[in-house]
Amino acid sequence: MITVHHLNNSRSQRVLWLLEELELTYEIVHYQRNAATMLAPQALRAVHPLGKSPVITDGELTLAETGAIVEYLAKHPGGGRLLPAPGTPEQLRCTYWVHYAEGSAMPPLLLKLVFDRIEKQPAPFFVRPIVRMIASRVKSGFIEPQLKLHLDYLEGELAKSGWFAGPDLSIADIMMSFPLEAAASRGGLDAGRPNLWRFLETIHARPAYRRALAKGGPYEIFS
Ligand SMILES: N[C@@H](CCC(=O)N[C@@H](CS)C(=O)NCC(=O)O)C(=O)O
Repeated sequence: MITVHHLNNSRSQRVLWLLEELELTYEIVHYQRNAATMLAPQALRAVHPLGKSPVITDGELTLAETGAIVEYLAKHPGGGRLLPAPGTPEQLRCTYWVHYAEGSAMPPLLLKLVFDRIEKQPAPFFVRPIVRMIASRVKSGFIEPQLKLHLDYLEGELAKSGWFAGPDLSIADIMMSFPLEAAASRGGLDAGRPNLWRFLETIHARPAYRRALAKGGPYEIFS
């Protein structure tokens, strides 16, 4: 039996969506973030030493990292569904986007989250203006230009077929859903980028996505 160790409001939502698309049987163990720190509870470290979500178990196997999990699920229990045919250009594109989602798209979004919080955090009155000035400069000088660079690139890429790795939904789209949802929540993505916006509207209307949301619980994005 596949078990998903699911943290509320997290990347783990993508794994539930994939499992629903593949119509596989699975169970969920729910974990709640600490309301103050937003960190996962200690109990998750009993499953994997890093204590991050998602983690799945399947028989003897324990697997972390969303990209590795979605590849495993689509290849093995999924029997190759939601994967482009081996040896095709689409397969290589799919691999590219699976890695890009966590390796390139998420870092500036995580930095945005951290520096937004630094800007808003209470600080002694005499350091507050300095802290806010540094946070604001890092955001305007580095983070926001990087976010724009990525979003402009992604808007152009989606113009090709509406999906990231060819004419059909694949694990590339499932991996890219999280950075795009994070960008819509805090990274400046809006309907002014119509291809990305249509992508989000399309995935949000899929029955499997909606079933995954119902099972995963309320979903706002934190890293
Ligand atoms: N690159 C990892 C990132 C895992 C990760 O950072 N997960 C977050 C949830 S979105 C988490 O567990 N945060 C809580 C914590 O760090 O305690 C993946 O894709 O699985």
